[in-house]
Amino acid sequence: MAKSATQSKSKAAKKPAKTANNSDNVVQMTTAGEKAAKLSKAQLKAMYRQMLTIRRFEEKAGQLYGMGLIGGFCHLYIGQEAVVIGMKHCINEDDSVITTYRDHGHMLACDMDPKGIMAELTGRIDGFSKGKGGSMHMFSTEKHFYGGHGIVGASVPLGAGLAFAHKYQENGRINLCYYGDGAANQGQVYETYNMAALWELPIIFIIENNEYAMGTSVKRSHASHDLYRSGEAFGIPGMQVDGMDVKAVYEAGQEAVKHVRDGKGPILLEMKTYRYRGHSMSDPAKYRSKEEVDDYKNTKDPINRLKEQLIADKVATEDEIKKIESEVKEQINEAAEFAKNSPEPDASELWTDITLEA
Ligand SMILES: Cc1ncc(C[n+]2csc(CCOP(=O)(O)OP(=O)(O)O)c2C)c(N)n1
Ligand SMILES: [Mg+2]
Repeated sequence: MAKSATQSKSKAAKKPAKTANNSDNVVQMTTAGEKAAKLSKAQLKAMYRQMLTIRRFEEKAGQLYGMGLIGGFCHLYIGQEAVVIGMKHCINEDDSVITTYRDHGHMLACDMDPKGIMAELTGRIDGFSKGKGGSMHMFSTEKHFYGGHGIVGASVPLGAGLAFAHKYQENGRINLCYYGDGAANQGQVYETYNMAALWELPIIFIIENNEYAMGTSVKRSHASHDLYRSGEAFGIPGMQVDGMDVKAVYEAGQEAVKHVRDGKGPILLEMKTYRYRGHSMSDPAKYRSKEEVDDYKNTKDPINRLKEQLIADKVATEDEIKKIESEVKEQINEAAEFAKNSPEPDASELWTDITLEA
């Protein structure tokens, strides 16, 4: 049986291991991300800027929530930034992306304007859903982002639908379908694996395993902790990836995208990641220790890790890093100001963008 990513750190990716159903396509990843050396300096700096943009955006959203300017549910992505940014650099602009309610980072990774996202959070007319969807329900067909779904697991069959459309229309696009560890055991997920494998759909299933579903740890809720193997019964290959290392994500993403674009059908990536904040803004997070959270923050933080590498490898100077940081801060402050000043939707908007049945 394959070892977990944390047990073996010597190689970037291992050769496929034989599995019980004799499909020899299950591989595992380690933390190294060695092949990612082919990333250009410009790409590495862009990754740093983009991860930092998500971090600062989320911190600002947390502040505005605390000030009462954001209502309803709000799930922050702080800690998980390397996942969406590593994958962003593997796909084309017109590939589709779909995810859960923890979606701000995915939208920023799809190049959706932070102003429009923040204005949606504050419930204003300039938001991506005209202030009527809030944090969990935003879309941009222009940017090929299909939500933002509050129902756990819903992104999985919907993602397969998008992939089916790509295949049917023969447009060469693929779908990135994100969901959490808490969704990964649902019946609809396995039904989707079956159909996606049967029809060889161009879809990458991405489980963001941040160790908890609300307050329930993977160890308490999953019979097998190797979530990357959950597609095996359907012949779907899987890789386990250090989701706190943007280069490792990029490397695995490149391999997965190639697999799917080559017409070999779906593939599954389990991103081992961690969220620093509570499940949502109202979660006191009593189910885990401060030491556990601090260990991730202090030793595995994806943004600090990349920053240290950029400086050590002379990809960027301290001054360049500082410049990126102040530009990002300014951009997020502007988004927050925009979101505070955008008007609330007119009452007549109550009757638009909805389906009414007689
Ligand atoms: C069908 C359904 N059941 C329950 C919920 C309540 N709920 C919201 S988030 C969540 C946990 C999901 O955890 P996970 O999939 O690991 O995603 P994460 O929040 O960690 O990103 C639950 C049970 C829901 N929204 N939808
Ligand atoms: Mg989770």
